[in-house]
Amino acid sequence: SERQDGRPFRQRLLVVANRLPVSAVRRGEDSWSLEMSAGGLVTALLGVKEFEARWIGWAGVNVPDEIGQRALTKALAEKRCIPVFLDEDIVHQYYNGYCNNILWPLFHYLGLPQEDRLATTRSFQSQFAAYKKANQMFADVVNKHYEEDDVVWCHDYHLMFLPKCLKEYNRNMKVGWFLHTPFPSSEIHRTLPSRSELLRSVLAADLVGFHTYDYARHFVSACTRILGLEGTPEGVEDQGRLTRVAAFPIGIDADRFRRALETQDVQKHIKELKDRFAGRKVMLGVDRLDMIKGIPQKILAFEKFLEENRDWHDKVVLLQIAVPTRTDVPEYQKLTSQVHEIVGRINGRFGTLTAVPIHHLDRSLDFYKLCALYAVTDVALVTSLRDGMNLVSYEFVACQDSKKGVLILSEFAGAAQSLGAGAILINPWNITEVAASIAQALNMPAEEREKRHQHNFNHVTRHTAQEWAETFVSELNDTVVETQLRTRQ
Ligand code: ADQ
Repeated sequence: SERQDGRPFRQRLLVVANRLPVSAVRRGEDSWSLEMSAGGLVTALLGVKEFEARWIGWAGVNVPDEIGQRALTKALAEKRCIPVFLDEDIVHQYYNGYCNNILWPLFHYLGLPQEDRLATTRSFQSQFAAYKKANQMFADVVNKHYEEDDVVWCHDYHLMFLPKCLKEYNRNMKVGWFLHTPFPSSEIHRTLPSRSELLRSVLAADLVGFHTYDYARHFVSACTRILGLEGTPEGVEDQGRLTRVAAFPIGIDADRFRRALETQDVQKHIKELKDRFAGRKVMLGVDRLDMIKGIPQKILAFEKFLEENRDWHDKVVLLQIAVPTRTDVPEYQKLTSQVHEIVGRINGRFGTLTAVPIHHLDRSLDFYKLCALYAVTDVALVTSLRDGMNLVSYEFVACQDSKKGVLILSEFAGAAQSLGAGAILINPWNITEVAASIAQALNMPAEEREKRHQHNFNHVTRHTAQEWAETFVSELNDTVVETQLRTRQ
């Protein structure tokens, strides 16, 4: 079909996420420089050709003045991005507070914060108020830009209140919501003081998606047990209205990694790394420095492995690349010093004048260096205590076609559902078991490595990020049509 102006008709997709996929730096009163970040969501949606995506979110900077806001809005428009402006106090209470200090730990089974009870109660209430206010601000921007037939896709735990706000504006809006983290067991979710309000607002969406079937099931049980609603195989029903709930496992753009491996840049880094670690097996961890990634557990398991396998001492190295995040939250600062202390102790204990067993970097690596590292790795270690999916495990597999290295993967990462048959699955809390798995991985015969790798490689190259986005959005369209038919009957 065609538009009136003769251009082919493409349905518009409004992608709403806390952060826009750009980093913005102010250069003057009315000038900004912008850089698009190549995060997973951006590449996923670039591949979805039948939709024209617009991004709505916070640009990650505080812009108190109108001149600055106008200039930034204009600059972002060229990148198809629409900003939501949040002031510092809201960011502190909504983002650092309710999102990252309450929902994030709870959804990863780390419980609710428990400082002084009274202080926590007070800050909880004001943080939840700020959370709702911020979600309403997102809704205002979406509503302002919404046109009939648009599809609205809300992302993640930052925006659980958004579906309800949007439907209050316009009940015919097609609204989907996807959670990138785990959804916890209903027994955990019910400890959250605002448990019901959040569930009800998510249920206002037409389609609710999770990475795994288990998370979807937890969500449905929370709705049945906490709200007393009816769970059906399709989702949750409330007075005849169905909210469809399903699993949509995310993937990566595997071709982007495989193409990168062919570039001279990556080949050069590969050669340097091979020379640097000649004669040693390379083990790799790549994580945001976050409690959920189980970094201390991983390093302690490696220590145990070294203790028990003297003959491996100068034949193996662990490279742990940990990008610092949320550095203004005290818990994250504590984690950084804890990790540094353990690494220091182990290197002191097992290092020699010429080599140390662990190289720990507190920083992010550029895409080409990261690909090179994935490619030279013999054993990748993913020890998340809980993780929605974990894309590092997918990226490692995509870069291993010549090496066929081994993936050690936590059973608490969503990826264990898809890469479980090829990986060695571990419980990261069981340090003895992880140490034994490291030995098993390092000693694994080539034939077995090849078989396991092939299994994972097939999965990673077939179930891509593009396919994920396409499936979600087309299912959202279908769901709305079905619901309309049902309501008419
Ligand atoms: P994250 O918790 O950020 O994502 P993950 O899925 O592993 O976890 O994605 C991390 C991304 O950051 C990867 O693309 C990785 O390459 C990159 N990255 C990590 N450390 C890096 C480093 N040191 N240098 C450079 N790049 C680095 C959340 C959820 C996950 C879920 C995703 C997507 O917590 O469970 O899989 O969203 O839904």
